Amino acid sequence: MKAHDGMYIGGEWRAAAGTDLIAVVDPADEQVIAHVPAGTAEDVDAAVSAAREALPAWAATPPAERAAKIAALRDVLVARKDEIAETVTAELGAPLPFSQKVHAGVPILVAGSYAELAASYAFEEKVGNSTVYAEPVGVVGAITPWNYPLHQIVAKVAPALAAGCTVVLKPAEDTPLTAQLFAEAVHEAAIPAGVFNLVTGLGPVAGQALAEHGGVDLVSFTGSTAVGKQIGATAGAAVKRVALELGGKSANVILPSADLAKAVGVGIANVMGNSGQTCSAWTRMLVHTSRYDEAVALAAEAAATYGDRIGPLVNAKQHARVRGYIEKGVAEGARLVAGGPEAPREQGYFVSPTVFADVTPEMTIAQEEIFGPVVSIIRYEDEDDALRIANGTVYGLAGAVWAGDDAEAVAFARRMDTGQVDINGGRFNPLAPFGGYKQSGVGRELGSHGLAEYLQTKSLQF
Ligand code: TXE
Repeated sequence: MKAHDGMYIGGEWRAAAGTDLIAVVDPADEQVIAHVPAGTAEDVDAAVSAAREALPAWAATPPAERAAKIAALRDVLVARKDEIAETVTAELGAPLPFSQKVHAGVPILVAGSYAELAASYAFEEKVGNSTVYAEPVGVVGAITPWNYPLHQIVAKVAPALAAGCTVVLKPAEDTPLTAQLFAEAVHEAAIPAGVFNLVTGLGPVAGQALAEHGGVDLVSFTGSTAVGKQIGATAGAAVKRVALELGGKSANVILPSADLAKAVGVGIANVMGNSGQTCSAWTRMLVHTSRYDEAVALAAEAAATYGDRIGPLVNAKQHARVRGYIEKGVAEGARLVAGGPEAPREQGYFVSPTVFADVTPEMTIAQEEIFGPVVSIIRYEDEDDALRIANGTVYGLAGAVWAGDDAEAVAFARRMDTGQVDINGGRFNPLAPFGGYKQSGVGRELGSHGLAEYLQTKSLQF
């Protein structure tokens, strides 16, 4: 059976219980490129059973051996890097160089970091007269979105496997082909049957069945706040562990002493990469009133250079939604200085890189996650004002601070209600915990904090 025809359950590709299919569309030209099975509760049941069956042996596998398997998986991802990049480009629409560098490249770093962490983590610790064991939580139900099709999967599966958990993955319906490629990589890495299982399907059907399944001990979800709240409520009612990585409205705070051209240039690139479909994107640019006009001019110029380098949005729904937000920005009185709501091409779900000036903190475009290539530039009077604006949304996922020196930026960043801040540009660190304050979520991904999500502790007293 070819991957596209089935689900990966118990170490093999199996036909789905039902016959319904999901069409996979290339968002750059709106053509159907493949079909995958639409899984049902029955498929989820079979996958959870396989994961439960595999759990005792995998949990008892010495961490060094689990590490070796994750390292083998990483090596397969390296060997199949081009294929991964091409698949992400086909179903998400990201330009190929971005897919190669980010969509295929980052998961390799993350898988590598968990191969190392699995080997070095203190799963057993002496605390006074006690020994504390970190044990796997059990069977994980992972529900992932489409915006970083492989990264979102690896950021859950690699730490879960490192912890000794087994996994059932329900990937986003827009990007199931990358998930199938990942399952092939798991198989090639000789990870034991049932340790990782894949059920493709629709959110309200397969996703919901997985989140509600009694055989799942922990649900790790990344996606919209609305669905996250629902999953959190279901998990709470069942007293089940849950990790939620939800939306964001992150602030890019440019203090008066900053290198303005750099802060604006990197700030625009941060949002335009992946066409703005990044939960941690710095979608609000906060600029001191004394440098506001200069920043607006630089931002408009930077956005214009993105014209041909930006991919489409993932689907028709997101296309309509993002353009609707741009129209709302205009209607509420913000000033368009780049882009706009008109679709720049007849075919494909493209949106022009868009920059709004004269955005006030209470406008819809400054409060809600747009998830498109749209930057809102907001003026502030002093640092307290900047902090009030930066912290003035329901979200708290990421952010950036730019200043003449790092110490000044750090002092501001420490007052921000947000989980991750880049200081004067920052650099990606696969070991740094990533996750939200406030309604951006519960729990952390990446590094040892990400591993700890999949562990529970037992203490023995002597
Ligand atoms: O998300 P959904 P959508 C935000 C972003 C975007 C908006 C909508 O603002 O514009 O959400 O995107 C599964 N039970 N983010 O509609 O529906 C679904 O199948 C269980 C932020 O694509 O939340 C998919 O696998 N699962 C974000 C996953 O949830 C359900 C990334 C996410 O889809 C379900 C994506 C249900 N009832 C969107 N309904 C981020 N934080 O990075 C859906 N799903």
